Amino acid sequence: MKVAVVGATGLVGSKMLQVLAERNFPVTELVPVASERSVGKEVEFKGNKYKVVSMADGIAAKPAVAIFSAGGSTSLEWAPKFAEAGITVIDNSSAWRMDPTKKLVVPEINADALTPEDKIIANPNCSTIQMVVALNPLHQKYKIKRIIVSTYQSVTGTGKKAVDQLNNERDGKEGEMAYKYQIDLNVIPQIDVFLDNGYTKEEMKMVNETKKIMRDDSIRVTATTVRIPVVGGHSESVNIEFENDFDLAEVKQLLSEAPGVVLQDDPSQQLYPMPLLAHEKDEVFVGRLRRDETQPNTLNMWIVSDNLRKGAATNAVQIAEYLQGKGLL
Ligand code: 2RA
Repeated sequence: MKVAVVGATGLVGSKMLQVLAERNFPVTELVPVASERSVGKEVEFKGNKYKVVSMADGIAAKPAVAIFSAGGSTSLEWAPKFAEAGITVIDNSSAWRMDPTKKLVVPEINADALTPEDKIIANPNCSTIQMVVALNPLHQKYKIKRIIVSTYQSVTGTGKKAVDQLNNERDGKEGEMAYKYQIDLNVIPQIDVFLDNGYTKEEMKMVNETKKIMRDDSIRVTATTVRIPVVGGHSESVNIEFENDFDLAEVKQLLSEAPGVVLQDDPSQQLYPMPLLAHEKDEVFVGRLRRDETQPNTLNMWIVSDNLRKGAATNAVQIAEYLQGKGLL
């Protein structure tokens, strides 16, 4: 199968190539696509070198699927053009996520909604993906009323410039700033821009995308998203109020059996998820499970996942795997 990766030279694009190779997705020919300034550069895939081509040449190559991670404006302009050429687009930007005509997919939860008519499919925000993968099994069993989430997000979510800023600060070197402030030895309680309601775009993505993916507008979500100086993945402290009471042992059993989830929860062994342990893995790691003793039917949980993998590249490739398995590519 001919596969295009649009934004192939970026942090997420490179991870998409890595994951496609690792998961042995049936790529017979890779079409790396990027902006004009990267055309002609080379990327390596499964031991072969491929020259990066332009958007127009990416369409002309007629891949079966194009996995985009090239920013919202590029997706808004080019995803329809790829789709019009009969190419299925899986887009990692926020451009199409809340479009009512587009599916927002986490394969463990709602891949069944995909049909042959879906030619532009949205990949959710990384901080949303890891949360809904962990919460969906509990929602099915106990019905979620309200979620309070605080995130601790890796600089890799911003991109290479932010990773370079962190490394420069640690090495005492000058360099370009991805953030308004120093990130080393600091935390920044702002991810993306502020909106009129005082929340950031990142926080409202978690609020809105959660309802769409879990197909339940009654779920109330409030979020605080924070940037921290780590690279291995995003961490989230989540407080969940359910309609119905739960048994903690049963919650742990449900999570240990949930698709895409690994339970790491043994205080006696100081076992809990950490970015250090989640880095370069595809699962969503859950721990620190305990009842919120201040109100009934409420659970506290800690969720960690590699935001470049399950939070972006792996989820997108899993959507492609689902489509391929259903003969939709
Ligand atoms: C971030 N979730 O972490 C956003 C986009 N990757 O910056």
